[in-house]
Amino acid sequence: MAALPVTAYVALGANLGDPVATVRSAISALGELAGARLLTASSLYRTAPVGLANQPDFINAVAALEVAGSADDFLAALFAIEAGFGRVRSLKNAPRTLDLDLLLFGAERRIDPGLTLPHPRLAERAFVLVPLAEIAPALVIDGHGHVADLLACVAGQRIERLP
Ligand code: PH2
Ligand code: MG
Ligand code: MG
Repeated sequence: MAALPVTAYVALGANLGDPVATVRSAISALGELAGARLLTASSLYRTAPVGLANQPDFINAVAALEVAGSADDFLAALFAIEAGFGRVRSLKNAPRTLDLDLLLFGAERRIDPGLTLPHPRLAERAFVLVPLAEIAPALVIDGHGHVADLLACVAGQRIERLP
């Protein structure tokens, strides 16, 4: 029996090439995935790099999709979109043309080498929480609580919504 569709949240990030154009077209590419339907996407945000400091600012956003298949299949589709935008994997936290991180996949919880849900660093990052709170202000994240309450913990991180 096919699984019921779930709501998945995807974080988009880019800081090489033309990151604004990349994030916009990556949102369109998410909307064209087989078995998925784009529900909503946040504004784009310019954000200070977290981790490796000496690199360009990022453009970040979060999208919500209704997904009919498994988390593993959906993650593979996200990697294929990254590759299509010329993503080359080098150092952890290094600059990238496009990063698509699966934040939440319905209520699924798991800790696997290739995929942990909810995303393990979701609650530490303004570049994820601010756009997530924009599109899902009432969201309660398993193990972390209400998204609006988490924003206070990341208030010191530089983030600016693009017009
Ligand atoms: N992604 C990272 C590491 N640091 N910083 C910002 N501002 N935005 C990102 O998307 C980002 C980051 C690893 O994926
Ligand atoms: Mg990432
Ligand atoms: Mg990633």
